[in-house]
Amino acid sequence: MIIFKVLLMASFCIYQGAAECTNRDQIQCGTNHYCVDFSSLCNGADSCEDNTDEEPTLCDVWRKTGCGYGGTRLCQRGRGQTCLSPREYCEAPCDDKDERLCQMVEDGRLEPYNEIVLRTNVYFAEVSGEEFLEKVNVTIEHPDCPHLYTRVGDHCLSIFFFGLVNWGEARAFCKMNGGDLLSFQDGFENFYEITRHLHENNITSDFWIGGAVRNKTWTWVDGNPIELGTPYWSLRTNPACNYRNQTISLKKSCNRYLQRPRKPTVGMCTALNFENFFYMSDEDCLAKKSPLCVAGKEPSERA
Ligand SMILES: [Ca+2]
Repeated sequence: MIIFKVLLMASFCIYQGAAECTNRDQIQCGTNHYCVDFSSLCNGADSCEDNTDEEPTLCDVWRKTGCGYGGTRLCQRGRGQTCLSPREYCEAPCDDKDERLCQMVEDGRLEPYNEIVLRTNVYFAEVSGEEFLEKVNVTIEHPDCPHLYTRVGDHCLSIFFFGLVNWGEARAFCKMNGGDLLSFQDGFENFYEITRHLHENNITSDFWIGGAVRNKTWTWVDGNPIELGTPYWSLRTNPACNYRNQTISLKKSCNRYLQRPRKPTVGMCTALNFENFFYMSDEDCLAKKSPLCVAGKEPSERA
């Protein structure tokens, strides 16, 4: 019975070794599924049974970056020094961090140091390409809408988040695609629906919309006046005071937050900026932002 228990425990241990290393203080061996402690790397003993934890090119670097005990790495930041576990070291903003070593730690498997090839910008570009494709459907593609437009509520919008142009160029782009820059003239529900769409799809660009100052008046591209104040316009800080005084007083009130647009006028074109939670702000018309267009016609009804 005792022998059976020993055998059971031995097979359990082997099974444990066959799993991926979930312990943050361990790493998988180079040619088998054993997990070894970082502290057993380059200690002179073949802990992996394939000698990958004692591989000379890896051990040269491991010893150089080591902190002296427990497999910790020396993290230098400015004048300060700290000993961190390998994973902490790789996640921390250390100066002169060994990127190849950290790539091996992140991948979770031992590798000869001179065979570690750093993931290049080609890799990161391909990853961002995949993320980009996921966003296309919610920004510039929908079966109910013309080419380059997606459906948000009752509108076809082109949320061209990857373009960077000035306000005039943005409007020309929208017109080229059969629309115009977006305006909010059919109730604030439409405004909320669009800003919610941007938030829910993790869009972080800043967008030009179709408002500008003409003849000293904030005007939509079709000539109608823009409604000022809540709920469309974002807030700005008032440097003249640092609290909101809600006391009714005949004295001049001092509000820390004021609504845009600024008076006197500074920026003369309207934008929905990410940092303003996509509330409207008055911006320099020559700044580079993405076009937010609305198609000239309503979405087609799907059969
Ligand atoms: Ca070892």
